[in-house]
Amino acid sequence: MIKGITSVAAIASDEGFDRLNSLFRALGFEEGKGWNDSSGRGAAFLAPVGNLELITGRAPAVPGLLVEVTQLDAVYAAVQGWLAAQSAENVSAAKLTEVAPTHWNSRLFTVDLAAGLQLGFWESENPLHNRPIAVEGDLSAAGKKFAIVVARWNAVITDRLLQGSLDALHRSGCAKDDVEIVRVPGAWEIPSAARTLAESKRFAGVITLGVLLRGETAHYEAIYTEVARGIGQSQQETGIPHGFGVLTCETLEQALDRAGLKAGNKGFEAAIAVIEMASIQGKLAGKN
Ligand code: DLZ
Repeated sequence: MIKGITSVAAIASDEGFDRLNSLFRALGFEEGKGWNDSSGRGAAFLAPVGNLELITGRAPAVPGLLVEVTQLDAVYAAVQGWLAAQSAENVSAAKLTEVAPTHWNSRLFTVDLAAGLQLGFWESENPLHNRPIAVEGDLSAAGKKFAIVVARWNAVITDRLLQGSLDALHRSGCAKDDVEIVRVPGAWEIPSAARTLAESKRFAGVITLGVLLRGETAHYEAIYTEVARGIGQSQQETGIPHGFGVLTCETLEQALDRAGLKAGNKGFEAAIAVIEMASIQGKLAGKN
């Protein structure tokens, strides 16, 4: 029944509120629904894991506002970058500590954003902290290149799938220049283009997008089987994750539903799966 934890932080000054907003946006926090009325302003930021910690008997040794992260040094560099981009006046007001070990088997740094507004970032050194005992991929696409192969056939749908994939990649931190889009005539051509891209080893993952409509496609089963086999074979033989976003539908209406209308966007889902698999591949290879 418990869904999440909402911790409300009162920020004393407008200046601190604006800086915190700017920093959280720069770090890629997912934004929730904020508000702005005559009584004040609210800004909501969402994180995958919430942790409400109650303390009694001694004062907390850390700021009340703490963000747990997975790559502390990268976050440190991002905060430094954000500070450097602020006006000289703000930079001098902000104090950034070094990353330092804590007595609770973690590493932490803090930044003072305004008078009385200190923010902390920390990472547990315990690999099992807050995690199931399993290797899991992160949904971070930053610094990685991805290719998207999209069929022109049924473009009214495949364009929506493409938008879904791009949305997933960019929201996960992938830079625009790190995405290569290849348009092919139809689903039949997807496997060979996907394979060429995967064999180039330039990409962390390849996302394949197309739509086969049973009613309008001669030899539908045969084509579908071959497309799925070709994409799967390219993935297995190159070791590069391939996202499968080729819809097989009875009708155009059904395809529209799966391209963002009523049943999610399969282009988004295929891209998220590839981002996760690219991270898992890196972890299994000991790279991250
Ligand atoms: C020919 C064809 C047909 C009938 N239907 C579809 C379809 O529903 N979805 C799709 O992506 N492509 C279709 N195509 C085109 C083939 O995939 C291929 O591009 C052409 O046969 C040329 O090789």
